[in-house]
Amino acid sequence: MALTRGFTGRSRGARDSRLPPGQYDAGTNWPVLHVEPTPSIDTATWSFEIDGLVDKPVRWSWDEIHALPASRYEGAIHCVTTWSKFGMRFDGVSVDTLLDVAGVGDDAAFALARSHTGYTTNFPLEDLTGGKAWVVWDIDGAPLASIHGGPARLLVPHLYFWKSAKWVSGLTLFAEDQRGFWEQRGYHYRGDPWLEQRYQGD
Ligand SMILES: Nc1nc2c(c(=O)[nH]1)N[C@H]1C(S)=C(S)[C@@H](COP(=O)(O)O)O[C@H]1N2
Ligand SMILES: [Mo]
Repeated sequence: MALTRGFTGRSRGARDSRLPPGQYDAGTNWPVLHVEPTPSIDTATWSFEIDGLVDKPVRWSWDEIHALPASRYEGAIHCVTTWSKFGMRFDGVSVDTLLDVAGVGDDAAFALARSHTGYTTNFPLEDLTGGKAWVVWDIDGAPLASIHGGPARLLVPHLYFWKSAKWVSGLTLFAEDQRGFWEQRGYHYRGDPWLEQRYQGD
């Protein structure tokens, strides 16, 4: 009987195969979630820096980062609070491009992203390379609103959205994993939605 019930459950209503387990489609709604007050950041003083285990630390101004080759992400985002959104179109620069300029050090295996507000989140370096991560400033061709992390946020859409640090200010490369804000509070170190890595131990 349990088998029959399980089979019926899976076949009911053709679940959207783009939705990771435990997620629902938020449709046109884009929830706003952050722990700190929304900062107001002037692009005239904005900067993004890569340091730590790199060949040379690099800091880009707003104009300098815009002069790099542009890169687009079109697809889904997945928040650990169970909403997902499809058809997002973000423009910015690939993290690969930024890391190429700084030069990844031989011992670098992890990264900690930080925001102008102090928010942090950690990554194995391979989750930020290979065309999987961006620093983005436009959504659907318009500047990213400050409530969504404008002027620029990190975008790592193959991981839960808490990894996509709003108001991103830099990345530090390390030999060992460093826990960020939510990872210190019980969230998973990696956060792959397809593996449902929501909390430590998942
Ligand atoms: N600086 C900062 N970035 C952050 C957060 C935050 O609290 N502070 N929250 C994260 C979480 S939990 C989510 S779900 C997304 C929400 O982004 P959105 O408000 O644009 O939907 O931002 C992520 N980036
Ligand atoms: Mo989230």
